[in-house]
Amino acid sequence: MNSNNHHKLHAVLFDVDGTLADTERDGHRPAFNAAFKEFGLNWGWNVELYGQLLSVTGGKERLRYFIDKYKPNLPTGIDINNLISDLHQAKTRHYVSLLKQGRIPLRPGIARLIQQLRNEKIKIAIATTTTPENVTTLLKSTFGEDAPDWFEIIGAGDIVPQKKPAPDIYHWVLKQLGLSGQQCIAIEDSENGLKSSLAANIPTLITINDYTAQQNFEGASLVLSDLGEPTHYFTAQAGLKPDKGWVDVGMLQNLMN
Ligand code: XBP
Ligand code: MG
Repeated sequence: MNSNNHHKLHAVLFDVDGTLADTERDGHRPAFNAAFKEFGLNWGWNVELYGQLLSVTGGKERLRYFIDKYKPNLPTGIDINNLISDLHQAKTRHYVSLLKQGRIPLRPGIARLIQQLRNEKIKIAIATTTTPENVTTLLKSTFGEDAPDWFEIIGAGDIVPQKKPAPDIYHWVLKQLGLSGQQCIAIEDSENGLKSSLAANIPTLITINDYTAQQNFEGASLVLSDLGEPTHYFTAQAGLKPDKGWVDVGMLQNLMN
């Protein structure tokens, strides 16, 4: 606790999908559809259906939910577990290929804030539901080959038993960092992500996107359109008027108070 009885910011924990980059509608979704086509399945996840399926975190879990709800009468000889695993591996291959083509850019403010955090020697980490390969490929394709090394910890995918909104991934990352939630800030995009970080007692900043704009962000420290840039101010939800139009380390430190 620093002299003003406030927590000093020790680390920022970044969510990935919807936060670092807007990956879902034009990344994961077409990758799932490419996998369905590769397997000769006449399944298709349009933008609207995918938005509903996003209520289930984890690509494998999302496939299982879709099959249970929409394809309950698959031929009895099919091993559902194998089908989900094989489809997800194919989807990840398609998604990684999309990332490597540079098709998914970082959201506003992400590169600027990460650079400032690194310059000020504040730790950065990842806490995500997606696979480790997706994380490292996104970081390399947007920041460069050495970017994964910038992050103290990358907590991703099946490394924990329960995915968001369970707090497991945030607890795991905090443990690896040797920090308490109150010494950190999480940056998220979704209600599931916020539930997860708040359950791990981490003050959380939300940057909404098209899929999450209408979700419930009660308990968030700030709800913004994005992190903003000096030349591209964010807009704040709930009429909050912070004095700056972009999120910098100073604003994050103020959230700790
Ligand atoms: C979002 C998710 C992930 C992605 C798909 O993760 O729920 O499952 O939608 O990626 P987060 P996978 O917002 O926590 O980054 O298919 O690799 O799960
Ligand atoms: Mg997310």
